[in-house]
Amino acid sequence: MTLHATSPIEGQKPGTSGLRKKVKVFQQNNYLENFVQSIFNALERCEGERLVVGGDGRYLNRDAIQTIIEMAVANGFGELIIGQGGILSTPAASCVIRKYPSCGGIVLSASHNPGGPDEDFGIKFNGPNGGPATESMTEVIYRNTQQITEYRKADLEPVDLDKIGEHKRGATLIRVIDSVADYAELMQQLFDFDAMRALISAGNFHLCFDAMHAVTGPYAKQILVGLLGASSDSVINAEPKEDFGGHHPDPNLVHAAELVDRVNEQGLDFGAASDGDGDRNMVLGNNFYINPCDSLALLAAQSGHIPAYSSGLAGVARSMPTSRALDRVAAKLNLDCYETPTGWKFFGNLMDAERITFCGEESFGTGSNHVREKDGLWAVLCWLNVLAATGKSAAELMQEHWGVYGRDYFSRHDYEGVDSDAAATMFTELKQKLPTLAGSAYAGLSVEQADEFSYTDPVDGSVSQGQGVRIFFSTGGRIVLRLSGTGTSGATLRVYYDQFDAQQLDLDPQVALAPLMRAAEAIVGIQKHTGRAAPDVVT
Ligand code: G16
Repeated sequence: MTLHATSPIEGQKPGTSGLRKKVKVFQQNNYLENFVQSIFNALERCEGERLVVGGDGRYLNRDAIQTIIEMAVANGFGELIIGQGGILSTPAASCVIRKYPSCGGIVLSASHNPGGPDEDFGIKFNGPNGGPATESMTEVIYRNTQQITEYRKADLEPVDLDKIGEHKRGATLIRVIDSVADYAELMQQLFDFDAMRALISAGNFHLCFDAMHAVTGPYAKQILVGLLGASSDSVINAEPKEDFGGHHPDPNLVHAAELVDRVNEQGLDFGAASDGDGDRNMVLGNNFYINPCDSLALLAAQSGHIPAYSSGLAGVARSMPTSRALDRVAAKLNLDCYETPTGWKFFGNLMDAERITFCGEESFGTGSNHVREKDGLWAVLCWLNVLAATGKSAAELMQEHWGVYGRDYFSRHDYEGVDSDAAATMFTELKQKLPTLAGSAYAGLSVEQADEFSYTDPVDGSVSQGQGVRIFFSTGGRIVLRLSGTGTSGATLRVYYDQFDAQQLDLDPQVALAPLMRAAEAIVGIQKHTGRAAPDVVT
């Protein structure tokens, strides 16, 4: 019996990156099955198709994969490719989907959110280009979840996910593959491994990569230690754990404190961390934090040192809240620079149409057209390749960059677990005010323009409205406000500040941005609405 009756379950609307909920929510009867069948029903066909499946190894990953296998077999898929141990980092999944032409892939992850029985789980569908499902696709999936009446699931012997090999279940071939090999091969096609190996083995360059007990451990060990010769203790927290060792696998100064301390105390030359599913990155020089917006701009400016990009970039893109440092590089290099809504899915069309090569987001995401996801380890290799080619330190490179382009001070303030109604009221009031803001001064800063960001995809003409409020000031400063689409409880308010300065290049960003923060309070009344005197997380 493969056909099972079911009924719609509320709240299965994918957010910025798939469906993310508490594990307990996913464990409800039929919850996973309804969503997976809704994905399959959104595909043109399943019969005979190839599907890639993997995840970041968090709690529920293995059980969910066995369920997906049973459903994929019952839905008639021809072949399933699954990472060994159920492990595929998000960029590796994208790489595998592109290498072995597939109708797409299912990636199980809640990214940088914590894992464990009481924490978060997630599921997202990536299309045949290897990128996150487009908005139109996620809308169809969501509609399907609201109308579902049955799902298909076979009763099968569990597949041994730990051994590389092939299995047959019904008419479906199931291939358990090495989680790292295809990705490592792709990296070797992009970068100058000889130069990076020479830098690392010369003995006077020391690095540390923090895998945060998450998915990148095996990838970093094979590439940084195995292929580039870094010492084995230079990759820390390298074993993927179901609960990420009880930590948030979120590569920022707060959650990757162990890395920051190690880099600074041991005087290391370079430090980096990645997140739960391996698509985010944070990079550090010695006692020197590199903001993701600056990292993106610098890598675009220095991309000529990297073999895969040495003949030039087609164009670049950033999400709207990301600082405009990238735009300055694009202007100088005469490149098109696109501004998209938050969410990696918006870069896919631009890459497929060969309009952009590099793109990134303030949320610790950097990537290129080598896959259709942001890629943490790729960003680390970009930096190592540039460091090897220039012989300069990360801090020197960044300071020289600011000397040429000026500095876009940037900071994001997050208010987590805010009451959803209070957040909605705040935005309703703010949106009503928007038309009246231009020409007025708040906390001494005069507003030049204020609007709500809307994006028209230049490739397919699709329109995405309501993508965040922007307030521009005559000083060149900008405030952006939006609600996160990745949280799992209450509302998370994100307030982004950026201010260009061509003269003063070494201020503390919180100091440089303080006037904008006062203006935000005067315009929006963040304290009044959220009841919070200060943000929970500052990046
Ligand atoms: C996801 C998306 C990113 C987005 C980030 C934050 O990243 O892939 O494009 O910038 O969420 O989104 P929000 O501000 O809506 O929470 P990840 O690494 O969590 O998959």
